[in-house]
Amino acid sequence: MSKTIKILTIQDISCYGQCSITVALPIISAFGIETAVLPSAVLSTHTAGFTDYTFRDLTEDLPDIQKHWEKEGIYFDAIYTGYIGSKKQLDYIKDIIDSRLKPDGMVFVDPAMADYGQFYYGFDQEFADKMGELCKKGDYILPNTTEACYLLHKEWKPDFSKEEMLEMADELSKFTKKHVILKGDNHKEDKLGMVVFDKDDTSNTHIVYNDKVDHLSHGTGDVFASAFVGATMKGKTPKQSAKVAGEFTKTAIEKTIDDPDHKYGVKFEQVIPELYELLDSI
Ligand code: PXL
Repeated sequence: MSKTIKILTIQDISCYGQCSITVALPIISAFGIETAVLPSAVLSTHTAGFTDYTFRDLTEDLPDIQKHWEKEGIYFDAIYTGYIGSKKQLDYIKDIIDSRLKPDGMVFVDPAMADYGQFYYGFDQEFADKMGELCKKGDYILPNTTEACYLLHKEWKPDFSKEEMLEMADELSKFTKKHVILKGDNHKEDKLGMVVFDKDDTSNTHIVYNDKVDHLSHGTGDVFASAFVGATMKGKTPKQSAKVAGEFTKTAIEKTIDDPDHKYGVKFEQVIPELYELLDSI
């Protein structure tokens, strides 16, 4: 009998739009990992590029769900958080981590709240500062440069130099227990990079590059984080996981790029059959 790895992901259900739980559940499951979900909110669509979407905040369901899991003795090998529906939820989630994570369990925090220099609708600096507190429970944090700038109270720009990216990853180390994966190194014309930073061993810092695909896509952060979590839980190093997740995301964008009706997400489902080959190749 092979060992079961059990993950909890906490983020919203956007019923339509290929992000958050509808991305994390299939991708992490495809790694052979049992994936439980705790929805932070239910929306009819995500908030980027759609208008008049519904939003059901599930903040006050979280403590009852936690209590039930405590009664049932349910624990997780890892907890991965993404888009969170309210500031109060950030406190509840810290409690859930303390209560439901196995002693040697891992925490992945994707501070999904901003991109391209702007907060997603409904988020502000106060939320970002509270998100910073949740990040401090993370063994891995996975911000893009916009989220990093809000966490650090820094001015964002579309292209940071390699040195600035490395410096920013170092500054972000106060928001993680161990690893920073800083996405969005844009300074090379044909490559997209990310800094993989280990705060206990700064000589173990890497910039991992993937081919750049010139296309503005939604939901790619969630596709990347889900593949990163899956690869890490299957034993890959942070550098290897960043490469797997970067290639997986890049291929999903390539499968989407020629479809003008598909701007709201990426066709990651079509890459799932290639996942094991990709995992073995890295
Ligand atoms: O992919 C990030 C994300 C997740 N969930 C919701 C969003 C977004 C980005 O806009 O709106 C509801």
